[in-house]
Amino acid sequence: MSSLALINEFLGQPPNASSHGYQIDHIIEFCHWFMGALFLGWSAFFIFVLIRFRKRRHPIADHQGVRSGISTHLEFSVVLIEAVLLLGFAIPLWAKRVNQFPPGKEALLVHVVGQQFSWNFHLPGPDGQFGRRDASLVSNSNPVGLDPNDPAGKDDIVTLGELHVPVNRPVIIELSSKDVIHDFFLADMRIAADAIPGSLIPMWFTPIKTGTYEVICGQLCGLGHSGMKGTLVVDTPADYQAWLKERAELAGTQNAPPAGAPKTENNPPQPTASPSPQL
Ligand SMILES: [Cu+2]
Repeated sequence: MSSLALINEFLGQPPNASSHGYQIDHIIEFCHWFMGALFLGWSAFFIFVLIRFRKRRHPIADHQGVRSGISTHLEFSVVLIEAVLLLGFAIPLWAKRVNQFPPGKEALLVHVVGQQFSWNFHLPGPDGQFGRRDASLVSNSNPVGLDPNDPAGKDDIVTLGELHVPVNRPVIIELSSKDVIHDFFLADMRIAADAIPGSLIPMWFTPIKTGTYEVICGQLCGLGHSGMKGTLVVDTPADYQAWLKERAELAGTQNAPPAGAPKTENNPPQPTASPSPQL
């Protein structure tokens, strides 16, 4: 990016890969430079005061104190800049992110369900309709609780840990959790939101660069929290269609097992000791 990206890079932030991310980067960048300037300014002032008002030079306290208005003006300027940052940039950007969702037809809608300690992704499949979900149907072989009797769910795609999306198309995510509070964090896309059991939290972004990006959990959610990672693959439209086709074929074979097929290898029984997850 520009020379402005110095501090972000220094702090280890990965390069932005979303359409809105540069705005967030500019705010973070400016705040760091501003705080750096304040830190240097106040430190210099502190050292100046220590020397200027040392005891040897001022054996008797001056009860009247500072006579110039400089410090008041400086303080006021700092408050003004902070107010402009908050009211002029941060709040409008946040409002845009939470109020101005792209039209549903244009966007790709994905359900993301967090659980200790992985991410499940649920796409509507070729028919564009999500199948009904029910928390009571959740099992190891049915991680998002899809209703097998709902025809809309027959072609749905459910993946564990890996989500593919096409580049340059808005993605709307509806986020939930089966067990505790997690946080779906895409650092490269500059978005994060908490996954809360019983709630559907919407979030959106538009990826602008193809590539493979890391999904992490941003809330300490248990012993395996640090391993709660996933992968977001941003494909070209052709690659995305190929992936969809492959997953749809796989879903077709998985959703319609031959009658009487043994259910031992692929469908291990739920451990009875662990609490049953709820959406
Ligand atoms: Cu988590």
